[in-house]
Amino acid sequence: MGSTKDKNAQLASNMVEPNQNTRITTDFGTKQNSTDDWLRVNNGDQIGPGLLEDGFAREKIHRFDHERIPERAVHARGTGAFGTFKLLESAEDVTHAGILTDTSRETPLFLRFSTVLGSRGSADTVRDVRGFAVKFYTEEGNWDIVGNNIPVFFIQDAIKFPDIIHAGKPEPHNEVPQAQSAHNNFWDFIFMHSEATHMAMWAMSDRAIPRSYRMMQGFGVNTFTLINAKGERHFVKFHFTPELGVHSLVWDEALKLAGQDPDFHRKDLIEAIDNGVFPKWKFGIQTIPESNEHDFDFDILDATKVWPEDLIPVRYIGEIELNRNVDEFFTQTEQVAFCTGHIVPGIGFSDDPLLQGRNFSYFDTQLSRLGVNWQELPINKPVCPVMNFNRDGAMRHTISKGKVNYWPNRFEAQPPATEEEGAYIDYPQKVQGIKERAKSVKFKDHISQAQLFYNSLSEVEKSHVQAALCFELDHCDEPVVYERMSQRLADIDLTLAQTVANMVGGPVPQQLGRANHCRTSKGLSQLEFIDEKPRIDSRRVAIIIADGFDAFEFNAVYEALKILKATPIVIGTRRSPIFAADQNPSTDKGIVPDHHLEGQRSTMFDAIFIPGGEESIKTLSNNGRALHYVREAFGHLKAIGATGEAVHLLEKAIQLPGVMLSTANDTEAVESYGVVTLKNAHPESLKEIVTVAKSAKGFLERFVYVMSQHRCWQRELDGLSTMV
Ligand code: HDD
Repeated sequence: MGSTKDKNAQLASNMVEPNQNTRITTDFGTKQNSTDDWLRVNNGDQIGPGLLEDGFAREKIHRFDHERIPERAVHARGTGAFGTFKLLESAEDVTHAGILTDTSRETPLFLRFSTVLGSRGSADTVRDVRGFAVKFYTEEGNWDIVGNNIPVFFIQDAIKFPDIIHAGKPEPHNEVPQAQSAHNNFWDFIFMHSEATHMAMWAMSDRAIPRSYRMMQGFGVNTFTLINAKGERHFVKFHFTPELGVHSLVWDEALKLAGQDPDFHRKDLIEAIDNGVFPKWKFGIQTIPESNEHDFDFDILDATKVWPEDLIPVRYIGEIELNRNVDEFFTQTEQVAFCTGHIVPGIGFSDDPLLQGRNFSYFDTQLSRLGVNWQELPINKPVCPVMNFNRDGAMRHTISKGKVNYWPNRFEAQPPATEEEGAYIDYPQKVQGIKERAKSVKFKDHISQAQLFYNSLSEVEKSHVQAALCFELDHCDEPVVYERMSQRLADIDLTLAQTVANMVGGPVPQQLGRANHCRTSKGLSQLEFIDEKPRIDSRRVAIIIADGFDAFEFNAVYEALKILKATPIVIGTRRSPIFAADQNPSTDKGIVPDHHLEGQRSTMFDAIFIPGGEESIKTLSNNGRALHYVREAFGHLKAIGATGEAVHLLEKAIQLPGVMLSTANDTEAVESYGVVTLKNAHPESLKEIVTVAKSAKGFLERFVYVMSQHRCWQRELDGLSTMV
């Protein structure tokens, strides 16, 4: 047992699917002939009282009354998918875990993404840390990596978890705000706990507003251990790096999407998998031999610290792919239950004080969320045999036959396994010390890595952190909160502290709280992850048309985007057929747009393209929503393409002297600030070999390359993005 096929078969054995041949029954199997009318005593035309006797009706209502289970205490809002893990290189030098040494295996998995603070019905695009929880159904049992998209955590010791979560969740007196860290309690907590400074900087960076779950890194965060066949132990951190690069929304877009499409990330994942553009991540490990534990100026068991990649490079040994959407949200995504304590032979814990507490908390929370037999639910069930003397409890499914329910027993039935049989063997770690409520001295440096992170960001990213802090602290109305927090920022960077203090009305610090070590590190700025291999797979491109559009230009771009696996979506002035300039509405079918301009806004796309056509552009130029579409996409730094008469639309919408657009005679594309135009779009000029090429000059190649860069940061650096 253990392949994806086996897990799918196991899941399928629990599935039912309504079809024309199935009939409605009660929960106990009796076919029903009406579920629309409660059994009642009528008198001719006079309706009479309902009868308690109607067990069918009572069952239906009872079941409805009990549909809800408690939502997760944190990470309540999420979405998941099935996939596979493939090992590309054996890590047998550091572990004997089958999943990390056997390259012939394909291990099935389930991955659930989430936000942390919001409730189940909150919006996807809020500023928050994202959960990245993976359940590997290995041949030796389930292995869960319950990680985040940020590699560090707010607190060092699990005992502080209720405090940070209480402080971040809506305030107790009025239950405001929902799914936001922008409030007094959260920032009061951050100030009171300087250990949270490092993660707070990550949470204020673009990492906390991802473009897509498919474009975020995943980190195990805690320090685990690996044990090899020789019995040697290494400390380890787990990494997942997305093939599509690490990309974010811009803040204004994230805010708007929260209202315009609260399910944006959910739908994005479903759409990509449905379209066969399966998201992939490289799986990597950072390892440190046990003997080198104390070689660093930070404690490697402190979850508020990264292991800088210049010091400890990530070794990529495998890859995960998500390739199947769930069949049912509740029984799979909602009922999936992760535990950091679930590890398999060859993998162990460390004394990381956050991890130690997590190992208690997750099992415990599943008991109240799902009940004692939660591990028997299909989504949580291992693919290998489960045999033990744990018994009974509410909703037990397994029927354990035989006379014995204890070990040892007179039949010698079901003894524990030996090491040779694959038993989990605890690492014989020597432990010695004083029993006390304290941590080692290296846990006391709370600022160096916050500086390391901030120093490593690009100018654009730094300005986003500043803006995020200005936004968040503006939502704090108690001066003690924003004043003290503005001061704390001076421990990291003076310009940052001064900008924020000035904006939010705190006292403007005149000097650094402590000297800047001026160090930077690899792997912290997300711009590093942009250009590995330029591509536009699954990028959503709005193609905007009105009656009279140019069919040739439309088709050329539409087809090119399809070839490059992007997702072109036609946006019309209405959703009923739109006719090209050379089409006749009474005889031709026209094009049925996917949406109209009001239905899907520019925020939902990575780029926009407008084909020419005299009539079409005349209509769009007089349409406020169309002009806003272009302006908003420009302000959100997105690639914009226009051919033929559509260049006039851009002239009207953007009107910025710095942005050059092509002129009437241009037969070659012009690119300026990520706006790609071609005025004279005759057939020859759009007959290009479509590749994502940096140096290419043709319209299509320029347009898709700009798109592959995700956003045109230069627009923002030159102050153009706020001017439209
Ligand atoms: Fe946690 C859920 C990630 C610290 C207690 N956590 C939860 C989920 C993720 C994380 C991704 C959602 C899992 C899912 O999709 O079902 N948590 C983290 C990370 C942490 C972390 C990366 C720091 C390294 N968590 C942490 C601590 C505690 C908890 C220190 C308690 C001492 N976390 C929980 C929980 C949750 C949870 C209350 C709520 C629902 C659940 O477990 O299954 O037990």
